[in-house]
Amino acid sequence: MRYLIALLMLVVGAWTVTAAEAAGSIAVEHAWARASPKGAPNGVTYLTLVNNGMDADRLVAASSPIAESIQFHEEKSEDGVSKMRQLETIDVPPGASVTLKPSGIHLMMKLKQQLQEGQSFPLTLTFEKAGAIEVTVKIGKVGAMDDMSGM
Ligand SMILES: [Cu+2]
Repeated sequence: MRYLIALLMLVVGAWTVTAAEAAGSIAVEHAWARASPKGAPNGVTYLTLVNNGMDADRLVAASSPIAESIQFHEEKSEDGVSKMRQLETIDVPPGASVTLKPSGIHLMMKLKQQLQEGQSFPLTLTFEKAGAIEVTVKIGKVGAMDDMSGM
């Protein structure tokens, strides 16, 4: 019985520590954008959202000095035709990561300026629970398929 209680306390203790560390534990990785052709009104940013916490969180807003507005879009192929629809939020389940990538979810930016290959820009992501996180987005080639090309 004594052993059982000790074990129980150990489990509860470990759980409490994990929960405390988990508060607002959203990480943003591999933020990259495609260079925009001259005069192009829109640009796209891709990144990976990681939720190391125990609670679900969601991306609710994004902003950048280089963009008038930023929307969340999901691209889906229906009968061979690629279609985009707007998402209100991007959900990040606990212990999971969500990768925004070509032909999937992306940040659609109404550009104020051209995105030049090799440069970078700041991006502020606002999460429902984790709050605002600022990241630096690297700009790759026009039509790049991942963050390695053109770097
Ligand atoms: Cu889009």
